[in-house]
Formats: sequence, structure tokens, C-alpha cells
Amino acid sequence: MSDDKKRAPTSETSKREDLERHTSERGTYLTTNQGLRVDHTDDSLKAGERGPTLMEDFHFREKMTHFDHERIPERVVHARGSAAHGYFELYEDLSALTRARFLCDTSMKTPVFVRFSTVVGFRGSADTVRDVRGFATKFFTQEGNYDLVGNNMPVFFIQDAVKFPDLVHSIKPEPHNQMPQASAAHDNFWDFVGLVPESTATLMWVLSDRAIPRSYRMMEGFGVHTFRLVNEAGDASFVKFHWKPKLGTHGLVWDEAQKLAGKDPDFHRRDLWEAIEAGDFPEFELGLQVVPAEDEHRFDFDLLDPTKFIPEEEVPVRRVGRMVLNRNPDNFFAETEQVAFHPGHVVPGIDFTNDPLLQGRLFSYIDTQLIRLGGPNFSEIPINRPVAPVHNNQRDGYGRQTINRGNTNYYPNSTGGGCPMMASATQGAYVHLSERVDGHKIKNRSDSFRDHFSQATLFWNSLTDAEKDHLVSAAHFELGKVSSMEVRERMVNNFNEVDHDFACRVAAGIGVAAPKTPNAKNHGKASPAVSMEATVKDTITSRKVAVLLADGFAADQLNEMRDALKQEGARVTIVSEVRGTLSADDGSSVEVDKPFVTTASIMFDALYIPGGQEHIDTLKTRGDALHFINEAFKHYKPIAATAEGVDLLRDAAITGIDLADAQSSDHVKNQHGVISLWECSNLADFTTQWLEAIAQHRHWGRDAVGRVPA
Ligand code: HDE
Repeated sequence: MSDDKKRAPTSETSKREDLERHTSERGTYLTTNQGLRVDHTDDSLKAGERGPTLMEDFHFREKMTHFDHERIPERVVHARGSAAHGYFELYEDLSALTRARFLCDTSMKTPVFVRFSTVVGFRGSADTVRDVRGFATKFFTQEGNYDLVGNNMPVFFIQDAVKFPDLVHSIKPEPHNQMPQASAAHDNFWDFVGLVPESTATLMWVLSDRAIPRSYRMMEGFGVHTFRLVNEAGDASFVKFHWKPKLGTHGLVWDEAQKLAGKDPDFHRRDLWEAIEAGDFPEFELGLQVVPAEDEHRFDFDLLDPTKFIPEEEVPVRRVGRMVLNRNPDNFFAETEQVAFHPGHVVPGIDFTNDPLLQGRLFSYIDTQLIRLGGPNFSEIPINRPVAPVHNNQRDGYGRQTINRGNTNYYPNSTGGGCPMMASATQGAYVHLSERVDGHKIKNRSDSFRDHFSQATLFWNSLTDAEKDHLVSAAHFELGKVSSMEVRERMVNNFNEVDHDFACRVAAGIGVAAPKTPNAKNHGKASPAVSMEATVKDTITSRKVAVLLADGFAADQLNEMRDALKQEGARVTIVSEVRGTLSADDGSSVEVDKPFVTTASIMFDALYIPGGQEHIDTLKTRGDALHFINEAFKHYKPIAATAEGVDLLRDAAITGIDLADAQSSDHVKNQHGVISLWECSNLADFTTQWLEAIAQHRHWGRDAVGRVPA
């Protein structure tokens, strides 16, 4: 096939077809790696039945040697991750801004592979820890791979890559005892960030609910750095990349996140996998904040400073396309573990800026793959191979796959007819933006990078009261684990630069005296788009609803509610004492999906309890059922109950909520996401309010939760 044909527009399946060539089915006969059929793999070859194993047993040696070498180093950061295949399609031709073909052709579907990750924890650590999340996307474009290696927060802790090893050393488990795992809540981290005030704005994001996402499907993604888009004429503009989840941006509650880390450490991995298997394909819209070149200095911060973001109110996010993740990997190691991202994998039309963090990343990612994937041929591993053809004079090295024909492996050459030859920009070559750079060699920070607190204040001002409460509690937890008084005091002092009230509230929970006066005046500015509360809340697609049941439940109530939930795309799970079948009040039956012992309210978004006297009488005697309700209530989840089901809520510790009773008849009671109805001849109004409550996700107004033991 000619090169030009291979550079034809990609289709949704182009990468899949490429991978297909490398996939293998189970096969009928067991063989060695040499293809030899094996007759026995349960006993090694021995000298006599009770004798020693013989070196001659090549099958044993091959099998054991391979096993002994199965592990590769985990990623030094972002070790724990989960990935999915999908495609990207464009809403509008962006050729006025960029010559990247996948951003110009709306008829094309570009294959993608996305890996979500936590940053700090080891490969086997829990998903629901407080941490930044990685959001790395590999676009297999016709012009080569483009990697958008982002995070779920738009800012970063440090301004220069040279400090990255210090940052990561400080946050990883302490070197003498390897504790704590996957947590920033220890002296080293808070010592470091207290001494590096440029980290303060990012700390605000990390202390917020953004750091405990409900799902990888429900978090935003950000390219963080300012990049450049360059069009055919060579005109460049600045750009910030965003991913906007179609399901909105939702978080967990800290108590819930901690419990999940024990009960289901794979919570996010499982959620992503199951959603895709069920056909609830995660979708994200690609957003651009474009800043014309001439506006480079229009902001009160430097566009090159990665500790700053551009508020959406100042530069709106233009949604230019959508990404759909519709296929789970076939093999975790081959794909999710071996995928190698690099911010330097760009295509014509996308360029860098002089952001000193980005510049350092351009070195680090290739370097780390050399040790992690064992040499320079990692781009030949199937998941990393571009769908665009590869021709160059690079040869050899560990694990080389390509069999390069011919005698020419240098350029210029005449023996190879001059090939592979150079292309011009019009022939699709990458040409770096010609930017004039002129300066003294200095190790110094630009003055335009010196403001470390304004955006931390902006973030604080943008949160709702509930979000502020969560942030303060998070600071109490994190700094509460710090033994050094000096470190805690220093952090409170830094927070006093952000907002005096905030600093005092933090101080009050960690045994530090409240600062007497503000270090700086709060500028009062806010960016409402920063608040997670401000994001999409109009869908319940794929939300998980638990229904508590015992024998004798009201079949009509369950059926109507289950149909309504399914209609809206929610997933309903029947939870009961044990697995098996339950009988309803009308003689029909239902299968139990999960017994209490394998599940918990923390694994669901919402809870429903139908009526039926016998079933409620049984559940009232079950601590598991009462705990389920209390915990769902404590975690601000929507709870619905009909008829006698409401009595079960009364028996649980739900207080301060107006619940339905015989007097309220067919009037729906709806307070802080607890919805109840006594007389059930018509569930229409109840259902509408219940679906709306689920869409809201959490109901923070419940003052009584503090009294609920969990
Ligand atoms: Fe990374 N980062 N990073 N990072 N990063 C890695 O590369 C690094 C930064 C991000 O799912 C490593 O292949 C430096 C910002 C993601 O495979 C390593 C600096 C952002 C992933 C590395 C940063 C990221 C990584 C470890 C500061 C958001 C996981 C393994 C200069 C824009 C990719 C690897 C995946 C992984 C270096 C800062 C995102 C060591 C030096 C800022 C999503 O190369």
C-alpha cells in the first residue's frame, strides 16, 4: 500500500484493525513458546517418581522463566490506572485555528485510547483516595499519534519541572517506612508544599471534592498547560484543552471514599468497565479556550504559569467535538499497562509554549518509558503503534519488532533512492512554530510567576457553602495527620494568604492558633464554573439505585419504580439478606442481585424502599438494612420510600426530615432528597420528584447527618 493511501482519513476502527493483527485466541493445544505441543504441565520431569527435577525439562524452565520475568516497573507516578478504547469526532471544522487534520475533518472518527489514573498510589492501591486523577488520551490520527496527557484539575503544584522529583518524593510514602500508601496526609508532603507557596492554588483543588470523583466518567479533564494551535497559514493562537463529561462532574463523600477503599478498592476501575460492558458509553466533549496571540499579556497572570487556569467566565470553553469510550481493553497488561503517553507526541497544527513545566515534561516521558518498557522500541508495542505509517533510520535495540528491508539505514543516502525523504509542511510534515527566543542563560523565575495566592482565593470564593465545608474538613483530615506543629502552622499561615476565615476554620480543627489578622485582603472575585455544583445535573443515566427487599414486598410499587428508573437509564440492583428469589405480596417473584454481605450503600448513588408490611417487618429486624439506610442518608444520597417503606426510614436514624404518613395520604413529602409517599395509587408525581433528586446526586442540606453514626 502506498504511504498516501495509509495516510487516508482514520475510521473509528482503524486502530482496532491494527491491534487485531496482534491479538491471540486461547487455541486448542497448549504449546511452548516455540510452538511445540505439550503433553503434561502438572508435573515436572523428574529422575524417578520421588526424584529431583531435571534441567532437561525445557517446558518447566521456559514456563518458570517467563513467570519470573512477568513484572515490569510500575509508573513512577500514575501507577494505578484503567483504560478504554473509543473514538473522537468533531462538531465543526477548526481549520481557521489549526491544521491538525483530525480537528478539521468533521466526517472522520479518530480512534482513541484513554487511560485514567490516580497519581500517588502504587499499582495495587485503592481507587477512591484523595488525589489528582490523570486523564491521558492517545488520538490515533492519520498524521501520527497525538497525546493529550492531562489531569482532572486545571492547575499543577509547581511552576518548573526541576521541582517535580521533590514534589513526588514528598507525597509518595516516606522513604524510611513506606507509609502512608496513596495519601498526601503525612508530614513530608505538607512540609514541602508549605515551603513552596506556588502549590497553594492546586492544594485548594486537591482538598476539594474534585479529588474524590464519583467516577472516571464524571470528572472533567484539563490539558493544564497553555498549548498553541497553528493554522495552515502559520498563524498561532494559545489554547487550553478541556474535557467536559456528559454526565456532569460529581464527587464522593470522604467517609464513603475511605470505606470504598476497603470494600471495593477497584471502585473506579469496576465502574468504568461495567459501564462500557452495559453499553453506557462514557462521553466527554472536547473544549477549547482559545486566546489570540495578541492577547498573550491580557491576563493578570502569565499564560505560561501552570499553577494558573483561565476562568471560563473570562474565556468561554468552546465545545468542538466529542469522545465516546465504547470498548474495554482485551488485555490489561498489553494495553493499559504498556501504553506510553508523552506530551511531546503532537501532530502538525498543535505546538508547545515555553511553560517551564511543559518543557520539562517533554524530556521526562520518553525517558521514563525507556526504563519502564525496557528500551527505545516501546513505540512498536501494539497499543502504542500509530495507524500512520512509520519510516525512519532508527534500528535495533531490545525487543525490535520491525523487519526493515534493504541496506540503507542513514540519511542522506543515494543507495535507498534518498528515502525515506523529508516532507514539506504542505506534504504533512511537522514544522515547529518559528518563535524568536533571545535571552541570558539564567536560573530564575519570571516576576510574572510570583503571585501564588490570587487564584487560590478565587477558587475558595467560587465554592458553595457545602463545598467549602468539605474543603475545610479535608484540610482537618490531611493536616490532622501531620505530627509537626511547625508544618501545620506554616500551612495555616499560607492559607491566611488565601482567605482569613478559611485559615481560621482550618486552624480550629488542627490544634493551631487562629491567625490574628488576614495576611492579604480577599479580592472577592469568583469563577462560578469552578464549582462542581454548577455542572450538568439533568441526567440519571447509569446511576446505581439499590432497592432493599425482603419477602412480601409490594410488587406494583417495585415494578413501577423499576420501570421508571430503567426508562431513564439508571441501573437497579435488588439487595437483600441472601442471594436467591424473593416473593412479592401478589405471588410474583424477583431475583436478588446482591446480598448485604457483598455490598453496601457506598456502592450506590440512590436508595429505594417499596412498601409491603411483611417485607418491612423483616427489614426492621436487620441491622444491615438499617445501616444501609443510615449510611446513604449520611452520605447525602437520594432516598425514596413508599407506603410501609417509609416506616423503615423512621426506624433508621433519619431525623430532621418530614416523612409521609397516613395523614399525608397521597401528598409527596420531599425534603433534602428524602422523598416519601404513603398512599400509592398514583406514583407519577412521586416518580418525577424522585428522578430529579437522583439527578441532583447529593443533597447537602441535611443538618442532621452529623448525628448519624456510620
Ligand atoms: Fe506527568 N508523568 N509529569 N503530569 N503524567 C508521568 O510518565 C511528569 C504532569 C500525567 O496514563 C510519567 O509514562 C513531570 C502534569 C498523566 O500512562 C512521567 C511533570 C500533568 C500521566 C511524568 C509532570 C501530568 C503522567 C510517569 C512535571 C497534567 C499518566 C509514567 C514537569 C497536565 C499517563 C509515565 C499514563 C505520567 C512526568 C506533571 C499528567 C514520569 C516531569 C502537569 C495523566 O514521565
